[in-house]
Amino acid sequence: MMKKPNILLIYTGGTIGMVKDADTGSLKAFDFRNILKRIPELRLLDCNIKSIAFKEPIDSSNMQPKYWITIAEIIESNYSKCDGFVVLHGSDTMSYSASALSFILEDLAKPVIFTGSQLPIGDLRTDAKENLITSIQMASQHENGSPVIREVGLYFEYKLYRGNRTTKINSEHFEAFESPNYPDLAESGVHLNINTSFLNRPSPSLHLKVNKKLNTNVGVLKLFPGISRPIVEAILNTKDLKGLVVETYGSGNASTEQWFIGLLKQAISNGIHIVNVTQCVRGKVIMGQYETSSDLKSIGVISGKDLTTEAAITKLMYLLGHTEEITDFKGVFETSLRGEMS
Ligand code: ASN
Repeated sequence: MMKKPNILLIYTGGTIGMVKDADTGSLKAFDFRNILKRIPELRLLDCNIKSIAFKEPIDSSNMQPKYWITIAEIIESNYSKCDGFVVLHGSDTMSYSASALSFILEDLAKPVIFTGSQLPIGDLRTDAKENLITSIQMASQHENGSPVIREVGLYFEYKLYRGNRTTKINSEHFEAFESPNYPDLAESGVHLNINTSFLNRPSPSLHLKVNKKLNTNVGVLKLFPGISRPIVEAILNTKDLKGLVVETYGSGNASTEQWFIGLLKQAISNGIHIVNVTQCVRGKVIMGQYETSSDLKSIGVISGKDLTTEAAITKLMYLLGHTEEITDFKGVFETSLRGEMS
């Protein structure tokens, strides 16, 4: 008989662990050591649960790459002892963190499931319990002695998604996330339905490698009709800038004005990596499909294909942290490394 899986909960903060301050009425983090008291149902799960919490839990709007490394190091130091990890995280920047961790954790062969909630755990109508309990169950799934999920996932409101495919789409509904360009990995109904064919299936015997070097000299530029030259110039002339995600229109189109293409061309020849992602929620960048993206293609802009902005910016941070190992940056960026692009 298979032994009970060991699951580690990593509490970083977010609404899931918040309570209302009686005086001010605003939400603030509570002591995570009370989690088992707040959700006694956790004891009923068929796994051993341990937890570890950030000393000072944060609202995820204060998330920083240094905290991604902290999460990765917690996973690294508990990797051999644990069968799965559940990261409790604020929903606001959860997609960025799930994307970042997917790149940081190379050759991951165990589940790392991000979850959180829209209402605090103490709230009568909270979504926290279901999200937490089912995330733990997802992380506990085993087949022939190996974990079923061997990648970074994000579980929210009955659905498990590939973390680096998600984006937060709603601050009001319980269904706060979407995976616009990749199918759901699993769904929780009366049964847990796992869409096995969409899972990453790395060998369970892989050895985890933790990539701790991230380069944060990156930016995002969202285009809009009328964007002025000084704005584009200011961003491209930012000191130490190494990579820029440009959110373009439709299938990767942008203004053909000479000054605009000229500035991008100059930046690329100065060694700045420019990635094209679309402002559309669904679909992908196909440079050259329209005349309005042909120049971008010919000056060497990188295609972000169907990457989310969250995945594009964190992939840039990760790859820019490893440039000494990369000869063809554009080629590597345009390759799917963790199932983040089609
Ligand atoms: N502001 C919260 C956070 O991201 C929102 C949430 O968790 N629902 O930390």
